[in-house]
Amino acid sequence: MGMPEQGWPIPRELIDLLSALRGSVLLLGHVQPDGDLLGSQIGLGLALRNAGAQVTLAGPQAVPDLFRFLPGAELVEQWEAAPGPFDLVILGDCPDPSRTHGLLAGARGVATRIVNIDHHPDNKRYGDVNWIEGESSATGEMVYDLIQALGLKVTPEIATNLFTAIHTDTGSFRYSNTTPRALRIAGDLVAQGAHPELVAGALYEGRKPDDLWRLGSLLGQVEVSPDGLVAWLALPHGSVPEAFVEAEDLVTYPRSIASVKVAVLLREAAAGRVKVSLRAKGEVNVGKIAAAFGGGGHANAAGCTIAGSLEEARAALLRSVSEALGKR
Ligand SMILES: [Mn+2]
Repeated sequence: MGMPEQGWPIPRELIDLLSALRGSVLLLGHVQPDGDLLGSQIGLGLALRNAGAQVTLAGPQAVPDLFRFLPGAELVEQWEAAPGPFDLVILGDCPDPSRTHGLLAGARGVATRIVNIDHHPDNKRYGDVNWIEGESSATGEMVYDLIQALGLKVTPEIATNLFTAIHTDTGSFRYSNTTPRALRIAGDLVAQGAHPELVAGALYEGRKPDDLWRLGSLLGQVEVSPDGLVAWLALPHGSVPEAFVEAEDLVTYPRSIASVKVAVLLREAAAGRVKVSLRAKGEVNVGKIAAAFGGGGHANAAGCTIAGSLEEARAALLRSVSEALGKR
């Protein structure tokens, strides 16, 4: 393995397509947008817009409060349906087009070209041009390479977006995808105007007193398996506000226990539908576990949705996790 310092080869077709932009360009997001999705979408959107392209940014959900600090976040439109076809649609950090909730289909005309830029190894390669690098720390890292290759300027606004993308997907530069290259690019982005303290402050120090007390009571509900290898938090429907869940990376707390190899957050999104986030520390591939439940993701970070009660989902999921642990 190991990767060349100059980065992964960018498909020639992608460079050609983006260096001679004509017509309308849509940068499209998906449901539950995170820091990497938004940072990549807005960062690339601003770069192409500065280069004179006719750019629209949109997604099926509003930008979560947590990410409104991103410069250019106000440009991201929330759509229930696409207004019509675009000449070019670019998706970043989106492994599965169903996550656009129909927006990709609505924005696609007979002549539309679809660009798919992602670092999820299970990406469905639904684009006309697919650039997938499963070993990139974040899609934001790839977008940085792309902007450089196109000879476009990285403004402080773009730098802040891409820095946030890499910062969030590496767990604030703590996870195993914190490569020398991710850190080097983050350093370049700081040199180009990103402020780590402002990003960290916006992400982690924006709580209201109530949020901290709520977090305290939830931490008291974390459960740990008798062998100490698995820890989870199960949230019944309506027990925690959506904005709180978006702002707090709750699965990191069970993950922070030393003996824990797999951490799980189960959240009953509606009666009979449980959203699951899985985190691992390199010994179990939680991407495979999530895939078995119709979801997906990376080896150390994945997610899925399970039909059933919270208790049924918990039992089924923990059974799969303990089977995977038993096969180590
Ligand atoms: Mn990502």
